[in-house]
Amino acid sequence: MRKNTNSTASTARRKPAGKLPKRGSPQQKSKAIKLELPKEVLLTMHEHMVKARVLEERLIKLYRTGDAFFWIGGAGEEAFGVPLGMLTHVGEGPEFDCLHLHYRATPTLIALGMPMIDSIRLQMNRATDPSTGGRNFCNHYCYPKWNVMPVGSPIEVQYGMAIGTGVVQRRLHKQGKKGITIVTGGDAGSAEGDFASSLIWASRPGNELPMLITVQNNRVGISTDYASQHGEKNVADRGKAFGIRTSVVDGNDAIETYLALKAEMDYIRKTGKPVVMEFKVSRLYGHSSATGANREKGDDCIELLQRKMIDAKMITSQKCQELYKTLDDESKRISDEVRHEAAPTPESIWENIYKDNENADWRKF
Ligand SMILES: Cc1ncc(C[n+]2csc(CCOP(=O)(O)OP(=O)(O)O)c2C)c(N)n1
Repeated sequence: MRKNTNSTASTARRKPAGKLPKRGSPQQKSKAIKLELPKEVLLTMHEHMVKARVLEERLIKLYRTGDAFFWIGGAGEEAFGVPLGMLTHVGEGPEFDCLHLHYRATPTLIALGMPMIDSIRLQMNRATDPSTGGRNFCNHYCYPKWNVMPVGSPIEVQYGMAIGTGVVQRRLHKQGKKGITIVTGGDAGSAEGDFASSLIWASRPGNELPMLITVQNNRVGISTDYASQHGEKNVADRGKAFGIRTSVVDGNDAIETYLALKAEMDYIRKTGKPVVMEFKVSRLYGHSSATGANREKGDDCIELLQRKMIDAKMITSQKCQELYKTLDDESKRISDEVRHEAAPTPESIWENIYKDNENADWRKF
């Protein structure tokens, strides 16, 4: 098992942000703000966030240059997705965390360790794409070695499927194995029955499931306004009717999100009970390429984190720019490389439909 950055996570403390004593000479007026996470955690988190953003922007460029058919992704959700990936107990099999993600999960995958080239191969539909062999939409990841279940195109079905690993992990919890089931999705999709099913199954008295049920609320479903569809103030409030512990978090604040996720994931591991968490996030490039993938209004979680880290003297604005440029150059170089790779062959259509390719070609039954 690879335990991601949990060694550092365990040192996270909830402390009110305060001011450090003045550094340097009395003439030096600068005051560093103390942040609530250790510097090494923040630097790692920041780097993952920038990498995820650079990657999404590269995927959009590839769509625009005609190198890909479609883009949909997680730009604007880095402050949620990266901490989630950093706090995941990573490994294969139900004793580790099981991830049922949706199509805005690039930040989580980056934090789990996905190299940019994997995502670019998927976006450009190359046979080398490890998730789908070049056959699915961009951001529809699948990594059995990290328990990342295949991302589906029908929205919210992951909430229903997640019950399955939740039931298995409930049994394992009794043997002291503390893997949890994590499911992500959007606010509009929470109107679908699968979301209600996951609340019901996760909370049956005496049979509660160790599930982290999350909703990333960007207040719009393609072009439908949240306020026109939801009578409830917060989606997470729906969990209360089932006796599930709930919380609503500013998903643009990476530090708050990290601390909240850590607390709730620890609670689930300890009690075996579910939690519903809602994160208020921004959708910075619209719904997908279908809506233009242009930069839209909204708080930018990376800028917010950078401002805090610069104030705390953990990083400089110049270093932030250099990091972006280095990663962007790398993403361009990788795209140029992938452009020369082969597309999947027609014969490979039957591969990876079922485990070990069993009975995939119905014509041979
Ligand atoms: C079952 C189903 N219905 C409709 C769609 C079309 N569709 C794709 S994304 C989307 C909006 C989802 O909005 P939300 O759940 O809020 O997530 P967001 O895209 O805003 O992150 C819709 C309706 C679909 N893919 N699947």
